[in-house]
Amino acid sequence: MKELNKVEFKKEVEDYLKVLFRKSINEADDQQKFQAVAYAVKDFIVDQWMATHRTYEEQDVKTVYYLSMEFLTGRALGNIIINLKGNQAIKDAIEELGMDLDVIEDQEPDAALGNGGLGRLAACFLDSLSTLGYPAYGCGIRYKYGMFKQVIENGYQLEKPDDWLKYGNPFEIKRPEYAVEVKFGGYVAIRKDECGRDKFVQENYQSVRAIPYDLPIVGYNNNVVNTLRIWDAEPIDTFNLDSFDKGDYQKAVEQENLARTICEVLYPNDNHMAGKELRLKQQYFFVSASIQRAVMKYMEKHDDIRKIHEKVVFQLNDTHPTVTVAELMRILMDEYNLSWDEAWDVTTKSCAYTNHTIMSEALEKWPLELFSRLLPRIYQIIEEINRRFVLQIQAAYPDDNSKVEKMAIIYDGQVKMAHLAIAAGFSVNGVAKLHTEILKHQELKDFYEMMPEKFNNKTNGITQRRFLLHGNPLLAQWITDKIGDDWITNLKHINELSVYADDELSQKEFMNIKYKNKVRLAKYIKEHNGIEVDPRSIFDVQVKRLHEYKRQLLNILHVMYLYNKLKQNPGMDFYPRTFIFGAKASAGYMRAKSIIKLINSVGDVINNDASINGKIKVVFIENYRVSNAEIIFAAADVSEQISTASKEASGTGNMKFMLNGALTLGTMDGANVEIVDEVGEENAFIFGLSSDEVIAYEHNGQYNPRDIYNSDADIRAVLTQLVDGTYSQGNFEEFRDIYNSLLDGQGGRPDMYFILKDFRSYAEAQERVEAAYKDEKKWARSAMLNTAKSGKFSSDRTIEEYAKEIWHLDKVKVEVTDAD
Ligand code: NBX
Repeated sequence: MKELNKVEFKKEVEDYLKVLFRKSINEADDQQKFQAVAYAVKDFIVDQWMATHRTYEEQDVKTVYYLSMEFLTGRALGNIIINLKGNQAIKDAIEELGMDLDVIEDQEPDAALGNGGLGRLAACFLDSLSTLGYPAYGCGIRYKYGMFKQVIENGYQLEKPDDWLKYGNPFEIKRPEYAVEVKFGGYVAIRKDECGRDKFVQENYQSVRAIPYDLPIVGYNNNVVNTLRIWDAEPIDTFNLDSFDKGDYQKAVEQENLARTICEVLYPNDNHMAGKELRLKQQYFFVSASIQRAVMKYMEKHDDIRKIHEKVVFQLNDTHPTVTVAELMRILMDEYNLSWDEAWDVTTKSCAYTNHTIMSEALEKWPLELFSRLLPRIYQIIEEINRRFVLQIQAAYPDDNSKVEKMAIIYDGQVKMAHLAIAAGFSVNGVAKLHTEILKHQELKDFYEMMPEKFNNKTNGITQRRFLLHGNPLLAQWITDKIGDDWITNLKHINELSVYADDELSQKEFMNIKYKNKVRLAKYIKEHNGIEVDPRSIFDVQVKRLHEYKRQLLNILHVMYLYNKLKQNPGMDFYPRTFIFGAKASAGYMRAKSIIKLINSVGDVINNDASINGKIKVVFIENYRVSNAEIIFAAADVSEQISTASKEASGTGNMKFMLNGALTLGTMDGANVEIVDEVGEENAFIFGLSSDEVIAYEHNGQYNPRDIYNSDADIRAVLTQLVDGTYSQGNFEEFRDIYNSLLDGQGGRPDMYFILKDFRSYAEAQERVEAAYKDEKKWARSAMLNTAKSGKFSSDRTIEEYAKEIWHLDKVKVEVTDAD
């Protein structure tokens, strides 16, 4: 590993300021300084980046292509610096130049090319792949606008465009030499090729040029730099004379518009399928470009396309890139002349699918009309895959017609992407044990019964390098002082902290660090929200996307309930609590937006009520994203993971909190189950219906929230306050929809997320939290044990499992030589 040299680095920064901005260090502004520092860092890693790819070529390694519509990488600079172990040298260099690394890091916009868990998981996976030395490409889209910026005005969410490329991205490299063409629309004709064979050709299509931009993914202290390749679209040739000559002006304009729109913006929906034509265009665009390049790259060094699965594996991050299956079939048959059977053999050995949700509204189904019009050749291929798959189903279940109905890829006028991914993939995995069991025995039961060998679990993980080493430097240093730094690359070692759990001095040190992190967050909140919070209060945090199933509503209803109790009984024994929320709602999700308004309105009333002496504070952190998440996790005492059991496939925020010593207050859902397995139920607060109970109620329909409303006066009081103007300055209608959703629901299903059903159990768990926090030593012990028992939840462990059990990859060692 090459050492970062302080003196050289300083000179580079000064040189870049000159070359890029014609400025000296005294003249440059902070953004310019960030750019110069970033270029200097890039300069340093580019040798490793080249050495990595040279090594891959020399060793002819098998490579995973992680195909994902989303990579929520956040800021790159700080992360690259810690992975280079360059913190000290760069910090010193920057200080000597009269700058502050934190200020410089703060200039970088988050790369918010994702919505939430799924996109962040992809980013953690890339970090782990590089750190473990596995050959990998991330393949995605270079959205011009990422996840919108959330602004809260009068308690309402407003969405502002996220112009993250405004100042350019210093880390990216444009690779026009690898551009490919992607075709849409037109029709499929059968033509003779030069050998007289029938060929399927797409004609009268519109096309765009896909241009890749490469971003470096730096492994921890190992010279490995993998690539995240994100694609942008450009017009094939802008208003070329040909088109004018042929009078094809209209088409030239259309193609230009197509290129302009494809990569314009990330769809801001999580766990919801909007069914927009542009979304399908985005999917095919980046998939086609990625697969074409992967095949070309393979053929540069090999001559037998029939063996590509020996060197390449495509992991589909949810169904969003599932057109991969048909695109690969198309390339193999139409461009390399393989027969159907040969192409199918290769395809089904190279594609694997990860499922991230059981929420039915998230399942991707495309109307046939739209699909066949936009992707005529791909549609033909899917029809044939479906025809053969249906025969297979009928052969397996000759007496059961319902199987075809339930499992066909094309049915009811729709293309069902999950069914395609399962039929063609050699692996189908869920993202936590419970989730995989639900897939096997409920959601995908029929598929599991027919193809049990495909199903497997890969419990999610997170990178400790970003979420502890970078996000919580005080705790990271303390851990390293206690047990050494092996935990950075092997989180299992963090268990060695367990021996300190009962040591009073260690407990004090641990909680002192937590306190300092709470002060840091309190400062952030003061600066950004203007709200004063007490770092001695319990920091009770729920940060994640806003979705009804995640039940932010349960949390805020409970705050309303506590406030009522405190008002009724001002002298009651009450440990001060700060309820912290952060969440973006998808722009069109009205109820989610209304819940954000409710949280802010409840905060306004409670935070300004002098009579409760600041015992409850409610804070809604604006624009929750990766960069402020790092500060928030470090400061949390209580981690709210309160989804309706069975609905949260895994969760990964839960793991980030645990790693930073917060105690989970949660349902037995997703990976919470495994967190409790590791840390012990006595070090968490578990409540609520089990997933089996929820599923049973969903089947038998015997839950009526009105019964609870009628019998529980406290709950009734809270619900009444939704519609009596208490939190809406007399406007009875502001929260009427929320009230109705709990008591009347739509389509005869009120309270689909069992909020009232779980309310008492949640309130009781919250009482346990308060009692536990009052016992300082016991809390410190539990908090430390949460950190100590988090070893399983490293994305390094997850990636090892994918690499060994699905991808069959070998690790590579990279040496940087003078040639690089
Ligand atoms: O994927 C999330 C799950 O909800 C989490 O439980 C899980 O931990 C995480 C990683 O496995 N799913 C998710 O974030 N989905 C999306 O963001 C999404 C985005 C677009 C879309 C559907 C889902 N069309």
